[in-house]
Parts: sequence; C-alpha cells; structure tokens
Amino acid sequence: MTEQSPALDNLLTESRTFPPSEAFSAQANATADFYAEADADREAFWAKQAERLHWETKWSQVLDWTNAPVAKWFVGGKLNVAYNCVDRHVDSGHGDQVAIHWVGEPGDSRDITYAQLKDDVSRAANALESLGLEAGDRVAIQMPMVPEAIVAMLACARIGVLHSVVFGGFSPTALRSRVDDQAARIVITTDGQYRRGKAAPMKANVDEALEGAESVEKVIVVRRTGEEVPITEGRDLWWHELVDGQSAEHAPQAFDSEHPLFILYTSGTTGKPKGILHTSGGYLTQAAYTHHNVFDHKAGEDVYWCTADIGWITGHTYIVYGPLANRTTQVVYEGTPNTPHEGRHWEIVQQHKVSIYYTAPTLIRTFMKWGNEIPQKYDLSSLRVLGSVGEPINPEAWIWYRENIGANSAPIVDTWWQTETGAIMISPLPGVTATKPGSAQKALPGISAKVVDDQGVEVGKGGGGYLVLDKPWPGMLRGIWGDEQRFRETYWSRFADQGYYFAGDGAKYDADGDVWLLGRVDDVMNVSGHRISTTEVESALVSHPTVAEAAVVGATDPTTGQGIVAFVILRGNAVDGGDAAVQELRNHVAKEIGPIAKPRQILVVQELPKTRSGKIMRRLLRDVAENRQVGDVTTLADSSVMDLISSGLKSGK
Ligand code: 6R9
Repeated sequence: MTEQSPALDNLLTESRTFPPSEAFSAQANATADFYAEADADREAFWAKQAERLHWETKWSQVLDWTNAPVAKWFVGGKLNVAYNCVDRHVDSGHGDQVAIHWVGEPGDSRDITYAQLKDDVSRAANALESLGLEAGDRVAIQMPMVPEAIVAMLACARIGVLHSVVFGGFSPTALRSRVDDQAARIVITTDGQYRRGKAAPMKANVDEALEGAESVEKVIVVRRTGEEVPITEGRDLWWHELVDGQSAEHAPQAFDSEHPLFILYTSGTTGKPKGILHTSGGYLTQAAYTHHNVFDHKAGEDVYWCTADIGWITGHTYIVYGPLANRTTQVVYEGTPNTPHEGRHWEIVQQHKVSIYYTAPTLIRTFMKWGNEIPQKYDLSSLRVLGSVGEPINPEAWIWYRENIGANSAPIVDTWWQTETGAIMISPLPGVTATKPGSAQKALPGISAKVVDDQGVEVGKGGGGYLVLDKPWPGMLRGIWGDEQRFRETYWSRFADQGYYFAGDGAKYDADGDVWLLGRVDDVMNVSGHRISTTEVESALVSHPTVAEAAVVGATDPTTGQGIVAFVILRGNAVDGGDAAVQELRNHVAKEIGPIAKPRQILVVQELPKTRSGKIMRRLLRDVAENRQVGDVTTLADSSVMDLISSGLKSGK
C-alpha cells in the first residue's frame, strides 16, 4: 500500500453495559485495586501470584528478560507441576473431593477424586519411567476426552517429559508431521473414540501415521470403545496392562521453573504447523491466577466446566493445568453437544449443578440456531459465571448467552488469548468490570496490551490497528520447537524497534479505551480504501432476526479492491432464502454499519467450514467467493462441508 492506511473504521455502535451486581462484587475474588497494584510493581504482583503454587525451591529473581524475546520467569525456582495439580490437594486434606466428573458420550460416567487422580497419575508416571523415558523426552498424545488423556498429560509433567497433544480428529498426516517434528519416543492413543453416537477408529489412524516413524519406540493404547485393533508386537502396549499393575507411589521430582512442560502445535497462516513451547513455573502461575480471578473460582464450592477439547490450548490451560492447580471440581464431557439430543449440555449443567461454564462463540451461535426452547427445559440456576473464548463474540450471541443461559445476571467474561500466550490476557473481571457485549475490554492486572498503528505508535480512543503485547508475561511461549528463527520472525519482527509481541489480531479502542478484537489481521477487508473487519459485518448480519450464523470474506474486486461476500445460515423458521430476503439483509448491513459495508453478495448456505476448535476457515470461503478451486480442507472438522457449499451454489440454492 502506498498511501497511509486509514484507521480501522469504528463501525459498530454497541453501547450497552452490564455493571456487576453488588452481591457478586461483594464475594468476588478479584477487586478493582488489582490493576493499580500490578501497575505499581508488576514483578512483585506476579511474585505474589506465584505463591499460589508449591515451590520446592523458591526463585531468586522474578523475571530475566536479558535474553529477549526468550523470557525466564521465577529464575532459580523449582517445582513439580503435577504435584501442584494433584498431590498437594491430597496432602492438604482434600483427597475425597471430586476432581473430575467425567461424562462419556454414550452415557457412562466416572467420578474421580483427587486421591484417585494422584494414584492414577503416579501409576502412569511409573509406567512411563519403566519404558525408559527421561526428563526432556517427548510423548505425543492423540486421544479423545477420556480421563486417561488428562492422566497421561500429568504423568508426563510429573517426570519432566514434554507432552504434545494432537487433536483427536487430526489426520494421520497431521499426526505424523507433529511426531516427526518433535521426535516423539512414545505415542499414547485409544482404540477408538465416540463421535456423534458412533464408535470411530483412532488407533488405526495412529498406525497409518506411524508407518516408518523412526523416533517412536512404543505406542500405548487405552481401551475405550472396545473394538478390535491390530497390535504391532514389540511396539504396542495396552495401557491397562502397562499401568494398572504399577505402584501408586511415585516421588515427584522438582524441576527448574523454566523446564519445558509441553509443545502444542498451532497452524500458522502458511507452511507447516508451529510447535509452541511452554515451560513450567510461569505458565502454571498465570494459568492458576487467571482461572481463579477471571472465573471467580471458589475451590470446593464451584463446579466448573470448560467445553474445549484437550487438543486445544484452552483444554490444556483451562481443563488441565489452571483448574487442577486451583483444586477445582470440574465436568469433563467426552462427546458432541447434540448427542443424543440438543439439550445435552444443559442436562449436564442441571445434573452436576455446574456454576462456571466456559465455551466458544461458535457453539453459542449453534445453540441459538437450535432454539431458545431447548435450554429453557432445564434448571440452569446453578450457573453464576459464563465465559467465551476462541473468536470475537458477536453482541447478539453475547446477549443471547446472557439471557438464555445466564438468567440475565451471570457475568460474561470474553477472554482473549492465544496458544502462544499460554493463558488469558484480555478479559473483564467478574465483579469488577461493567461488561460490554462483544468487547474483551481490558488487559488483566499484570498484563500489558496496546493497539498500535503500522508504525507501532499507540492509537487513541476510537482508533484501530494491531494488537501487541508490549511487556513480557509469565505464560508466554518460550519459542517454536526447533525453529528459533521462525519464532523471532513470526512474533517479534513486525514491531522489532519497539520490542513488541505481534499477536496477528486487528483491534480497536472504543471511546472508553476498551479493546475490541476484530479478528485476525488477514480477516480485515479493504473496501475502497476503508478497512472493514469481517467480524463487524458478521455481527451486523447476525443481529438480523432471520440470521443464525454468518461468515464474511473480502473477495478481490476490480473497482473497490475487495468486495464483501457473506455466507449466512438462516434460522430454522426463516425458510425464505430468496432474492428479497438477501436484498433485505444487504440493506440491513448498510443500515447497521453504513453503505460502505453493504455486502456485494450474500450466499445462503446450510453449514460453514470450521476447524475443530470452531474457527471459521475464511480462506476456503474466499476460494469460493473468488471462484477458485477450494484449497486444503484437511483441518476442517467436517471436510464435506465445502462440497455442500459449492454444490449448493452451483444448483442455485
Ligand atoms: C485461546 C485460543 C488464538 C486466536 C487469537 C484471536 C482468536 C481467541 C478471542 C479471540 C476475539 C476472543 N481469539 N479468543 N478473538 N476475542 N475472546 O483461541 O487460542 O486457538 O491459538 O487462537 O483466536 O484471533 O489470535 P488459539
């Protein structure tokens, strides 16, 4: 671009705010003075947060940033992450507290106490050691949401081995490239997994993936679905045969605060996935601190449920490490939200009296699509805090969530963070913040974020640009596995002069200085020189009563640079997807945002292409919008969706 790029247009006019109730504030973990306390002395603030954990040896220095951008937090400190998540709760007399209410998709269930979890993790740690694993080795885990997946992660952590969880739905090729990249010695999997009421193979995929994989010595198989699986003699071991007979005693060794904890692969905009590396002390500190304050979690009282998959960072930080470090009782659900019926989540909330529920906007919009009458059938009165993560939440979905799930009173925390940040960075604090539908609002106490322009200069109120993190934080990634150059280039080169971490997200400040996330920078369109966020147009579309879900892309346009192309799913009762309806939607967007945002084209579809973590793959929709052959669909949750969209368009539906 030659001319100065115009600031992101502040197009949305959402102005509702929801102050916390006095009753909630009076009991909240967080208080407003946290911000000032952290600003006054960030390192002292984080040192205080680290006291949440048990340290075998205390640190001598809070932060060493001399080797930036590779941080060292709690330098010289030693701890065992698994001890912190499990044993110490038993030691403090809470062994009988349920850690996990596990709910299997077919209807089976298990309640696991902290004492049982300690025994299970100890046996698994002994088993892994019996195979010769040593601190620093890598174990890849591809498993559905069964308790053994969590046990396996904690067993690795206990012996200083890095785990790398690969999402259960990933293809053999995807698993293989991750196994090779980290040279994993062991792979842990299950025979099969339940998906939408059916048992599907898992071990078979692993076998295909590992053909000729030289680093892998053993494959450990948990029996879940009971189906026949081929066993490779000398390589494959049944979990129950290997683990069940082990001693339940295992002495946890303390590791350095900077000892690597895990690698989690995340897709970049191009090229091979990046192995994001996290370490122990700082990561666990931020995980525990954020889980405690952002969800207002009370140990021994709340029942918490994060609906993410452990194959995603949200599952790592907000199912495994944060909650368990905080002695949480939590629900872990194995299956899909509409198996066997669309009220499954609310049935579980009612049954277990879930009080804190953390999910993704894509699921909230799906619930909207299924209809208000479904949650209405259940008693959701136990819910007191609701969370959202993964993408910007449209104000419409936010309000729906509040009204239909949160009884118009539970605070909603819209939490912005990334695989790379390790834990929540920008979010309201329940009991403190007057929340605004659609805005993640403010960096947490101890965290610093800014919205800057092309030159790295902070924009003013009402201005837009790029989100950066201008100060190091405890849970930050320590690198990309085996590729330091890529680490520096991807995150630290864009604003190298200022030393800022570039998050890759567009953002703006509103008139109050609150942060609104506008989607990935590559999701920002440029129409006639105006930058318009796909999110804002999507929000406008979803605010129309006939629209359930919308995805917007910028397609190359000879006159305007990019033209806005929208894909919409209509609500169940809005059957008319004809010309008049489309015209009305175009006018609606023009009315909501301004004529510049009027979509060039609106296509009514039945489904949208989404990744397993629920992100819409706009790249594929752009291919459709620009009449190109549709690109790589291997990371889609359901790869047939693109065929459905393309054929629907050809037949003029
Ligand atoms: C935790 C997680 C990170 C990207 C991030 C941003 C988007 C996540 C968001 C959000 C707006 C939120 N994102 N939470 N955008 N509001 N509350 O999702 O990690 O899978 O690495 O994705 O997701 O674009 O950059 P990850």
